[in-house]
Amino acid sequence: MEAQAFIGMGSNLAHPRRQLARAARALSRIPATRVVAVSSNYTSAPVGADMPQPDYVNAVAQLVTSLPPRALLRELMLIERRQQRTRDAGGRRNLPRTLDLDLLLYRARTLRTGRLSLPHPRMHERAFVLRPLTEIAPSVRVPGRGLARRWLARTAGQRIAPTRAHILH
Ligand code: PH2
Ligand code: MG
Ligand code: MG
Repeated sequence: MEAQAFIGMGSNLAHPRRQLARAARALSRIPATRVVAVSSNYTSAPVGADMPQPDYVNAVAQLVTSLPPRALLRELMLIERRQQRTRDAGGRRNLPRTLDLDLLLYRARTLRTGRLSLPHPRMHERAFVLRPLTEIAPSVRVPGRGLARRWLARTAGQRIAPTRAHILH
């Protein structure tokens, strides 16, 4: 059966906007999956970083897929790897990255396992997720928390802005 899913995309290394454009194309090639919307890009200050690092570019994609959540997650990790995403051997979080693809929502599923939590456990407090998400899905709900746009209203202190348009020569 087909399911609606939302993917958070983020990059703050190696030409972030290009990384996101490439990732959106890769999402459209996942088996049994269609991309039905991609938000604008937004620039934001890194959240939860304990060292200075470049600003992020973030966006959200809306998919319709026949893959179950775990198979979809595996495809996301393959795309990250193809775009040279590295992970810290010591398990440090929030390091700068070429590409981060997070499964934010899968239908109204809730799930807590080592690898995968649905909804994404921190999405409701992050403007860099909620802004692009509500741009393409104004009435979307976060299971257990309610309307995403109500949470967005509480992130007023987080610096975020649509990226400027650029002409690529
Ligand atoms: N991702 C993180 C941690 N902090 N900050 C911004 N602005 N954008 C992100 O995508 C981001 C972050 C962990 O995945
Ligand atoms: Mg993330
Ligand atoms: Mg991630």
